[in-house]
Amino acid sequence: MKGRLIKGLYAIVDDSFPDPVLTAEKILAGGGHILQLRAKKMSSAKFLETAIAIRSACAANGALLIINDRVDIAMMSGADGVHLGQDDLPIEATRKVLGREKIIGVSTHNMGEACRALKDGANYVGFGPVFRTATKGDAHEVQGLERLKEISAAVKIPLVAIGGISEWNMRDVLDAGADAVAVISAIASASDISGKTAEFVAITGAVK
Ligand code: 3NM
Repeated sequence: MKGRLIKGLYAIVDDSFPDPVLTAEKILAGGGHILQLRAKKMSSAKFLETAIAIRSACAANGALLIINDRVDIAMMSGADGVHLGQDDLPIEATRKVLGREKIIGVSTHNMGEACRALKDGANYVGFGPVFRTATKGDAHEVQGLERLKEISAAVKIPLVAIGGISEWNMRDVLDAGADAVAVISAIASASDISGKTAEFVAITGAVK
């Protein structure tokens, strides 16, 4: 099951940063092996076109592509899965259309949401924000490493920590029990995106 591959660096390409396709290519060149495309501002047509381009780059590099929110775009682009927020489509209905082979991940912000995602059949649970983040304007309150540890003890599927994660704090996040670290700005805002990705990959000791 592909969900087990969710480990190490989980790089998110967000359309609030310029040129998502080029950013994705640089992340892949730096050794990124899980990418998520998150597009809150693009038209559906542009989102699909971008997803198809990134999907092809990921396939050429043996990397996974997860699409944020949009089950239709995940299916049309041939992505490996979808990442759902609490207000997005429910897991059971999504599973019916995506099938068992695709990855479904869910954003959670407390123990109740994390346990529900597990029960509903998610392949991995996202949890955050672990630290303060400027990337998500409507982010929940900061959860911190202690809550991350509690979630890690309770949730026996891959746990992806998110929110304010940098090369400076990611070791602590992994030590607290996260299987993967989801990163947006620390990579996208770097002057050398490939080099920064390689730094993260070296710290996570990511396995392909
Ligand atoms: N979701 P950065 S925090 C997209 O807590 C997102 O669910 C979060 O960006 C959550 O790595 C977040 O730049 C933003 O802090 C993460």
